[in-house]
Amino acid sequence: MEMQNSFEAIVENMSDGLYLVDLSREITYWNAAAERITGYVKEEVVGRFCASNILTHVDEQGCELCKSSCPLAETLMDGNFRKKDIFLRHKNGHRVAVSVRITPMKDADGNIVGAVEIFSESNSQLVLRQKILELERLALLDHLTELPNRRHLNMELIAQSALCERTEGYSFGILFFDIDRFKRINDREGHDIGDKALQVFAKTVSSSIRPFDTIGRWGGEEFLGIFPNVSRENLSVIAERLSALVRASSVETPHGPIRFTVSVGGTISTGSRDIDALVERADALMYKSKQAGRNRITIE
Ligand code: GH3
Ligand code: MG
Ligand code: MG
Repeated sequence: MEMQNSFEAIVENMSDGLYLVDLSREITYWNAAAERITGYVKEEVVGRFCASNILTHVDEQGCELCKSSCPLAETLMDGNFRKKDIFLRHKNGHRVAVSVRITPMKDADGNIVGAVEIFSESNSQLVLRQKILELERLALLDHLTELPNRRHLNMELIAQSALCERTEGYSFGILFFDIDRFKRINDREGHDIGDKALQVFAKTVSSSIRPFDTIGRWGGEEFLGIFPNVSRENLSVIAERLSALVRASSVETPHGPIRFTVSVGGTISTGSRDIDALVERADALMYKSKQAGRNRITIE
């Protein structure tokens, strides 16, 4: 029983699709990867016959294998292992290139009782999917700090503004952070330590926000935080907490740790479509913090 459970866990976690058929080619098992690759969930498939127009495998010429030479049917007949590159039909209609391996299942007396079909997406598709994930990461992430970049922040601002327009009483807050006297860190300690300070800031703030908050790099030593569904008071508390955490962080240098502070400006949006104006407002409030002596928070 233990063994059975762990096999099932393995099968469910495989990246390859796997299904079982009995002698009549009725599908008796369908794993999670099979759902992902084909678009069909278990409930739609288990109990149906694989020849009944679900996947309708075709070869490179587009010939339907069900009608001519179904490798599954052949294996059920002769008990031989088979391997074939074919195209299955995704639930949405498109064709997916897969490499299929079929193994007969036999009982203790050696009688064929069914077959297992394992199918993997062809390499080119896997590589493509990886590439897309990587491109997405590169397009929306700042390399140095690994925080969301400005493009990502703008997307989030648009999403939040849209939510404001649709939802009565909904608002979100933004905080604009600028590291104080950052040029001095670069000049005294070198550019690499400056870079490290940006990473320290990023790690400190990103580990102390809620999962649905976003803090990203706006540019240089400027960062923008977006906080859904907060009041002015909530926003002040968040700004105080993050500023205090930054003050309490340090950057290692060859001659010991150094500390730095931030100036912050914050404002609440209740749904203006003008995102640029919103960020400019927070930037202007941050500048007030600078003028008042830095290491402080100004909230509208
Ligand atoms: P203030 O308190 O008025 O903000 O002073 P500041 O020195 O922080 O302001 P300023 O805008 O003059 O300097 C920002 C500096 O940040 C200038 C720029 O060379 C540096 N900088 C921008 N991006 C990076 C980066 O990726 N790495 C490093 N090390 N420095 C950067
Ligand atoms: Mg600046
Ligand atoms: Mg600065």
